[in-house]
Amino acid sequence: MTKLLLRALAGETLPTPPIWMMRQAGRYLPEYRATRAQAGDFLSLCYNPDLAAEVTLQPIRRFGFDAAILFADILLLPQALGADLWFVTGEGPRLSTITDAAGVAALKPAGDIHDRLAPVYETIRILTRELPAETALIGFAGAPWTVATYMIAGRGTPDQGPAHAFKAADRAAFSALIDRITEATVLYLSAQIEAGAEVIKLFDSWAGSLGSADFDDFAIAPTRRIIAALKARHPGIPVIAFPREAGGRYVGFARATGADCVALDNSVSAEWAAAHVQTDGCVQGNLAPRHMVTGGAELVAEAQRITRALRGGPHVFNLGHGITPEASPDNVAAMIEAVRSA
Ligand code: 1CP
Repeated sequence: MTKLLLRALAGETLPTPPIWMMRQAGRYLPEYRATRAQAGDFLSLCYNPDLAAEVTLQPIRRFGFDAAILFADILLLPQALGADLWFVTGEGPRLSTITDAAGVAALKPAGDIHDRLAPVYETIRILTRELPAETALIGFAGAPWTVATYMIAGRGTPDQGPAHAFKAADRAAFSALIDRITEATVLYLSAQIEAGAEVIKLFDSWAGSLGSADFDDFAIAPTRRIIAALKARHPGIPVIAFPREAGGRYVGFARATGADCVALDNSVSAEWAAAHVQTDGCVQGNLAPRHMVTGGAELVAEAQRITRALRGGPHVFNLGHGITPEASPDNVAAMIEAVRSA
């Protein structure tokens, strides 16, 4: 019996979609908060293979999701390329900033990332032994544009202003940064696959802020390069691409990049996606994360509406973005029940 997630990603239309959630290992779970307290801070948890594997497994034990996603963060790669990285409690991640061509030139070569990232590969090896036979293991990285926005600004920004300004001021240096991240991402994800990741997801959380020419150059092109390189090295490896808030540009994204599945945020309707995106292959999504906080009849109705709208083709059920710390585990259980009984 092939794992449900792998069947959907291969293009199979299933009576019940595989289910997992972005940020399924996270602060809404008391067991996650306990393990994180034991690790000390967030980065220590990411770099501790036993504890990172433990928090990856927690939502699988509790809910029986069809997929586990490696516990790590998209900002570990910039750190492996030489950026300083730390987390400010209650605020979020902070990185040293890149402000000019000299900052790009000072980064480490892509091939130097593996020493720093070795604990991530070890987490994957532990998970391949400990996951239930029916649970697929997803490895991931940030897509180059999204990673670049953090490396330039040094933090999350509402409009990605600093990255857009860098791109406008020195497009050659900006492109060199995208290229360095792209090369490193291929090596990073290849090593994740060699360690046992069965599916890869690329998070382009800030793709929506790119204008149309930039979307082609910095969302589509690097994603296509990464997917082509991964599939050349690891034939058949399925890739989920998440160009968040791409809107109408979700149409054709899978064809343009070679992705096996496109993950939808909750700004597009499932009915629209069935007509315009699922015609190209598998789609993932897209329940609004707020339903995991509010629950009730609205949660059940929305989860079932999405499941039914996308039932005519390959579909992976997920949220439109990560589950938030305020969410209730009871609502997660209710969501799963609603999807499976739709
Ligand atoms: O306090 C905590 O415990 C930290 C919260 C947290 C968690 C649980 C962060 C900090 N990262 C993570 C784990 C994480 N991050 C995973 C693990 C697997 C899972 O989904 O369960 C993944 C896939 C990510 C990916 C990630 N990190 C993204 C892309 C997805 C998205 O949410 O858009 C981004 C943008 C980040 C950066 C990041 N890491 C953490 C925070 C709070 C942020 C966002 C910062 C910002 O933009 O201001």
